[in-house]
Amino acid sequence: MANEVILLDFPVSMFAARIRIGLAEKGTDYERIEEHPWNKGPLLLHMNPIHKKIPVFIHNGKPIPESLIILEYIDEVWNDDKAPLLLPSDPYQKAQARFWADFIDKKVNSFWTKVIWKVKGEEHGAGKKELLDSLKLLEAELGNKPYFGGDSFGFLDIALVGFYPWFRVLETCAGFSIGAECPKLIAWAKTCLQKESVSKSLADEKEIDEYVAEMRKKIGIE
Ligand code: GS8
Repeated sequence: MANEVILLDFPVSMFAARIRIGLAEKGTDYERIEEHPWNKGPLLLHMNPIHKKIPVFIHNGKPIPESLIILEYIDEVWNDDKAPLLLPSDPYQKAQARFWADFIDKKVNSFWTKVIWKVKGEEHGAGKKELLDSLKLLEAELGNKPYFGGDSFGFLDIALVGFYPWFRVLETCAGFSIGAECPKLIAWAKTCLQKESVSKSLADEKEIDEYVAEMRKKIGIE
């Protein structure tokens, strides 16, 4: 059976990084097609007509949007002795991993957006506090484990680690040091970075800086 795997990708995206890491963990080859969130090509609009967002995973012509859903799909489809499971097999642990991944998208991501792109005013101040509280909750969930799921790298690590190269920008915008506030989270990110699947998949900091500069210009907060 043909096994055509395509990722509609955007290099600085923490969501697309999840898919790059997941596929690297599974040892799956794929074709990357770059899309840009402000200049959406016809393929992206056709493959993700509802949200029109990157990433989109296209498996044998069939599109799947939304990074966490894609990651679960990859985990189910590439599931043999050679491909480590990303989600725990225990139902309760699996539910926990999904809960915290959803927390990252609902809380960390929304406050993040407020802090990075809304640089002034009440919303910015509230966003900063909420973001820090969310990161601290994640740090408490991590505890003293090397990875969120215990001794092995998995779904929740992948869901969060894509944000790591953005920490520097965030610290500049928020005026706090994540390393000082959440030292265990930084140590965890560094452990994740020792894996080639992560180090080769994360966004490049210089590209992030360029994107942030373009984005600020675009929304008028230079
Ligand atoms: C978020 C994807 C997203 O925001 C997921 O896949 O998990 N919940 C989705 N993608 C951005 C690029 S990365 O910042 C995007 O495509 N934005 C375009 C838009 O908002 O129109």
